[in-house]
This record gives sequence, structure tokens and C-alpha cells, in this order.
Amino acid sequence: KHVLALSGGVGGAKLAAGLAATVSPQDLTLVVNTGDDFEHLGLTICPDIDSVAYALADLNDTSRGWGVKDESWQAMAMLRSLGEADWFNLGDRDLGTHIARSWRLRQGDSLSQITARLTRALGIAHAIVPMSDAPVRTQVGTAGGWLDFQRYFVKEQCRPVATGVRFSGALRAAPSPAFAAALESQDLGAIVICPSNPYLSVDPILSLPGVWEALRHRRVPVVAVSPLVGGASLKGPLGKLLAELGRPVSNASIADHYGDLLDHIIIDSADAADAGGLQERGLSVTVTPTVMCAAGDRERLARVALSAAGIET
Ligand code: FO1
Ligand code: CA
Repeated sequence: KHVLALSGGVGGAKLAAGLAATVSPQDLTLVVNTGDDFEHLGLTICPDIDSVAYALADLNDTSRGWGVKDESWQAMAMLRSLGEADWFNLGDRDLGTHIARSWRLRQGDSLSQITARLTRALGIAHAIVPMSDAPVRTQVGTAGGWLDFQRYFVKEQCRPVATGVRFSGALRAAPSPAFAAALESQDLGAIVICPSNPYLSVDPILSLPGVWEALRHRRVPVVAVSPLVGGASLKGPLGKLLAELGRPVSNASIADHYGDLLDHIIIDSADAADAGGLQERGLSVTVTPTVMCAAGDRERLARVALSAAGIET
């Protein structure tokens, strides 16, 4: 049976790595958010694709949570001394990825082709695919207008109060060829929504034309791993964002958000008290530790998610 996983960066990338350690390459499609992508200093940067790729290649920096391990910052220091923008940190090794990707895009290759090439070169056997080959840009509404995601997230450190989220270009962006193929696969056995921010990281994927309907109309279990732990976001602005958008910071909001798409939700042991309310909504619920520190944690959670979908591993 084929597994389709939807992922953002960081938290999502950890489960993606767990799934890759559990499911054989031909049976897994990892579809990654590209709403966080942006153009910076002439380069096209795809943070979530890179987070997933670096995690699978065991190149990810686990303390920062993004970028490459054993990184150096010489290029950044030079850029700074040249008076160029220095609010987005580009490590020397990581820069190689951005240069290769930007160069290939300029040669006319698609983001799917480039991602396949880069991941293969990193020794990754599993398919990491962008949600779309067309640019989609997540923007956060603030009192000062719409901010591009990385300006909101990194430059402004999520300080502005968010009034909304939109995905510029999504309505014109088709799912990438490999994503479309997985959605239509006769062999599809499970859809896993990784523990990424539903509003910022998963919604861009779901907002592509036809994706929500395609996922809902497949008679395939949809399993989400909640990104909340102990009623708060483990990392990132989910808690702050939920509060600003007027929703409770709880698993009920996560379930509400995915609505009738969702069949099963996996919540952290610290939130065991949420299970009853979620079951009353008709969801099946698994309560288990969801914080992934070691490789063993990632694999274990991947197995829990797959077994919730009825897939034997
Ligand atoms: N996050 C930061 O908070 N500060 C940075 O300077 C930064 C640089 C960066 C460079 C490459 C990359 O792939 C990711 C980077 N991130 C940085 C993380 C990124 O903004 C977020 O992880 C994702 O967009 C959210 O999923
Ligand atoms: Ca369903």
C-alpha cells in the first residue's frame, strides 16, 4: 500500500524521516509545503523541502532546527560586511543547495525535477516532492498589511499580531506531477498529515486546486499527528497564531481545522484529557508521546501513525 504524507518543516520533517525509515521508497510520497519559499539575494530558498531533505540525509542541524549541521557562516559574514541583507541566515553549506536550485530553475528545470536531483545526490531514496511546481507564497496579515512569510517569521520574529493567512498564487498552482499521481494512485492506503502548523504549513498544500476534494473523496484513512504538546506549540508560532485568530490553543482547533478530512488524530500523552472531546466529534484518537528527539522516537511515531491507518509495518 502507498503512503502519502503531507509535511512542513521542522516537526513535520522529523515524522517524514521516521516514515522514510519505516516505509520502502516505492511506497512513500512525501509532499512538502512550498508556501514558505521565497526569493532572497537572487536565490530561491525552499526551507521546508530542505528541512525534509536534510533530515532524511541526516544532514540536519538538530539544535537550530533548520539548515545543515557542522555549518560555517563565512559567506554570511562577507555579505554583512558588504552591507547586504543579513536577517536571513544562510550557512555556507546550505548556500550550496540554494545556488544549485536557483541555477537549475534558471536553466528551466521544474522544482520537482530539481528536488529529485538534489535529493538523489544527497543519497535519499525516497520521493520528496514539492506540493506544486508553481510559486505559492504564504503571507500573514498584519496591521501594516500582508507580510511575506519569512519576513513575518524570521525578520519580524512573529511579533506582529496576525489578522489572517493567505497563499498567494495557490489558485493558479496545480499539484506537482508526483503529488497528483499519489492522489490518484489505486494503491493509496494512507494519508498522513505530519505535525506541522496546520495554518502555515499544511494549509498551503490543502489550498491547491482540487487537493482537499481529492483527499476527501478517496476512501483512505487520513491520520494527523497534532503539533500541540501540553496545549501549546512545541516550536514556532502556532500557539500565538491560534490565539490571534480567535481559536483556542487546543487539539479541538486542530481537529476543527481539518474538519471532515480527518479520520484519526494522534495527540500527545500530555493532552490525554482532550481524547474524549475528540472522540465525540467522531474521530478515532491515539494518545502517545509525540515529541521526537532521537531517531527511535521518529520511527516509533511513524509506526503508530501507519498502524492507525491500518497499515502493517
Ligand atoms: N529560521 C530562523 O528563525 N532564522 C533564520 O535565519 C533562518 C534561516 C534559514 C535558512 C535556510 C532554511 O532552510 C531555513 C531557515 N530558517 C531560519 C528556518 C525557516 O524560516 C523556517 O524553518 C521555516 O520556513 C518554517 O517551517
Ligand atoms: Ca476520509
